[in-house]
Amino acid sequence: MRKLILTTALMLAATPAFAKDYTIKEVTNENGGSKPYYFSPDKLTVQPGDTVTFENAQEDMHDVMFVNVPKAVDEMIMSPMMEKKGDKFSYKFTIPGTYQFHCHPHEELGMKGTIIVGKASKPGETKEMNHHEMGEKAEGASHGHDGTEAPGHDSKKASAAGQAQGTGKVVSVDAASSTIKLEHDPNKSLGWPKMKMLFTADKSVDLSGYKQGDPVSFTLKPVGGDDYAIIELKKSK
Ligand SMILES: [Cu+2]
Repeated sequence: MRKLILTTALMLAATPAFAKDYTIKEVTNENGGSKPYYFSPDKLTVQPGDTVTFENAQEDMHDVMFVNVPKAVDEMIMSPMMEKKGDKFSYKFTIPGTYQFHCHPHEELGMKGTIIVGKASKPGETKEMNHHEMGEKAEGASHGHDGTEAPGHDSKKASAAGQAQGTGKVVSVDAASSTIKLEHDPNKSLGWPKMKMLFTADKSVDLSGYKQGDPVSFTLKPVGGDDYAIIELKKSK
């Protein structure tokens, strides 16, 4: 996960001097109690252009998923699973409004928080962004899609292992940290709408030949929670 730290360093280097950087720690309370897992702070107000870095405070598994965001946000804001102390995920906020997030493994245990960028959103100015729920909805829809198909015939070869195929366009690539941001097309098997998303690529995937705007097809493998890694990547025509 040193890769993530490098990504963070590169992002910070590109931040204009007037923008501020904030850190929210992902904390596991060793003493348990009524608050076993939490974000610190769990409420934060920043200004458009500021960057917030989520940092794992100890060796434990946390991630960050933004589940309710201003309507103008057109990308899924979601970190890879963090496992090591010091693992980081950074996001630069540009669109004003209220952002709610949680840690997927610990959502039920109350690990959630709110970031206000500039000014809080009014009711009706935000939308839900939840991979997990979108996946369930899409699954339900595909079952009733074509009654004439024999069971199992519509599932792709790879889906038995939870893998999924998709297509999209490269937004940015960081070969040194094995991450690639894609604007992926709507994906039925995952229930994802078209959106921009940052993926970690498997070590076997060579990202060096890719640049912004390249159309690609890819295969994803689940790596815990709602997080996926790219295990195959190809340029498409
Ligand atoms: Cu957590």
